[in-house]
Amino acid sequence: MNDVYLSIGTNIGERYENLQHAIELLIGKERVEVVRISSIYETAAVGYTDQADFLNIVVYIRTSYSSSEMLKVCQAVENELGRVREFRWGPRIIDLDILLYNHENIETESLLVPHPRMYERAFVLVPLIEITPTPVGEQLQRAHETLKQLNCQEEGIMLWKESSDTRFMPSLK
Ligand code: A4P
Ligand code: MG
Repeated sequence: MNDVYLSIGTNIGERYENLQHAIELLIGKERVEVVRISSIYETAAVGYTDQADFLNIVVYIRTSYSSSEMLKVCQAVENELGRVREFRWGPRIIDLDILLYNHENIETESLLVPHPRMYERAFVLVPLIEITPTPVGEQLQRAHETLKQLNCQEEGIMLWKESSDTRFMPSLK
């Protein structure tokens, strides 16, 4: 079994329903076990800033999929939600990125893991740290250290819905 952290973001349409839908689709995959879901954070757009605020979460899954298979699963979920790619970093119904895959460093044409921009992004680090209170391994430890240096208010990160509010997500297996 492989330990995988996914970052999920949305800033078009019914953002909350988009997150729920993506989680339901992941739960429906036979070879994926959704173990933990972070709280939902509302976050100011990074990169191309002239667009609506995002809702962001991080999800911890265990899966027997290889990393390249998992990328295809993420893309299938994006397609099922009707994602249209207009331009890089532009608005999106849903975006699923692989942050970490075990403790591996992966560099292929289609996949870079750890996600190359994860350590610069409070919208990734805040939910990631929330669900990994005891960081195991160099990558999670670096995430914890980096977050200490960021100011979440300046970065435009706000808690939108706590994960302890069990109504907000489908129940886990
Ligand atoms: N790819 C390479 N590595 C990975 C990985 N670890 N996980 C490739 C997923 N995909 C990976 O992605 C483009 C290509 O990246 C894929 O074909 C895949 O083979 P995409 O999803 O089609 O396009 P994108 O999301 O626009 O590009 P990218 O580079 O993933 O964007 P980012 O850097 O993830 O930025 N602001 C806030 N507040 N919240 C957000 O969620 N997201 C972005 C997207 C920008 N600003 C944001 C947010
Ligand atoms: Mg992406």
